[in-house]
Amino acid sequence: MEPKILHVGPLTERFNQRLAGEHAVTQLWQQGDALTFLDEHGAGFDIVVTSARFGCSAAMLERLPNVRAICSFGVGYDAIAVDVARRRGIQVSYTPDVLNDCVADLAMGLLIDCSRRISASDRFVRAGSWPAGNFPLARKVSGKRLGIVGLGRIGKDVARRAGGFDMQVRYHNRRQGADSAYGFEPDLLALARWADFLVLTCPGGAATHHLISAPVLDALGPDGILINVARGSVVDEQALVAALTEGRLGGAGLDVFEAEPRVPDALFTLDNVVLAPHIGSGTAETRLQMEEQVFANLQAFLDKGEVLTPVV
Ligand code: 8YV
Repeated sequence: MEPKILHVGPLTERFNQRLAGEHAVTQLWQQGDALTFLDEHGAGFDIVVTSARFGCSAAMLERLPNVRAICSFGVGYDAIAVDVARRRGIQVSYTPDVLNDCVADLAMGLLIDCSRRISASDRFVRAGSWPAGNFPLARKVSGKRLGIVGLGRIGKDVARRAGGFDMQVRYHNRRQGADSAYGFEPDLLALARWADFLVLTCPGGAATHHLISAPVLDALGPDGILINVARGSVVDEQALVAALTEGRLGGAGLDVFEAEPRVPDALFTLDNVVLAPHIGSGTAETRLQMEEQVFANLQAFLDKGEVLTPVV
């Protein structure tokens, strides 16, 4: 019997069509209320295909008693009930590594933009303000202090790029990395006090929820810049908005938000903030590699019963 695949949310048209063309697929987003549909039909599915964005919740898994694998597009798996999957022996795959370059590139782009005020100066030129006077001086990037929260695969690529800018790098993780060439700072507040830039590349989820709180933002201070390419949930967004509007934080470059795609209105009027719509992995090259990795995981599970890049 051909395995039945539940496709949770749309990716590119290319991906959706290939998946539906090669397998017996039900597109969940076309079925009305998801949980109501799964109440009735959930027992018929063997495999879930999803993404970091759409995930696979515990409520969904409860209604999918026969699922044996979840193949996800993206490196983050905070939207997937991995603990439930583990208890039930469901394999979960994701797409690590292929997006490291692009997310690290974006982190550096946001950092440079916030510091040198590229987006703000673009607005200045377009508004016709230049003839009336020079753009205010910005802040230097090279040689500054970079604090990385979460020195995993993406964090290490940010650190390597920072080396090209002669930056000093220190990092905070829950545990010290065995192989790291960079200084470990067990105290997040101390790292924020030390750093000119604090870049977030840690996973989302309960363990890092609101890790970046008001005291951390105050420690980073009025000349400090926060860069978030991790998850919106890592930052207490209300505290961030307050720190930025009250001038207690120098600036922020944000690719992710707590309730994205909704962004707090207060951020729209701030010139020291650069806002991006979760584009970390969003290049044609990287997204294609991520798609290929999902198909490779799915095929490996179908052929040998084991995905290639499991969430561990
Ligand atoms: C995803 C992401 O591409 O990989 C992740 O964890 O957040 C992005 O790269 C995007 O969320 C699509 O699911």
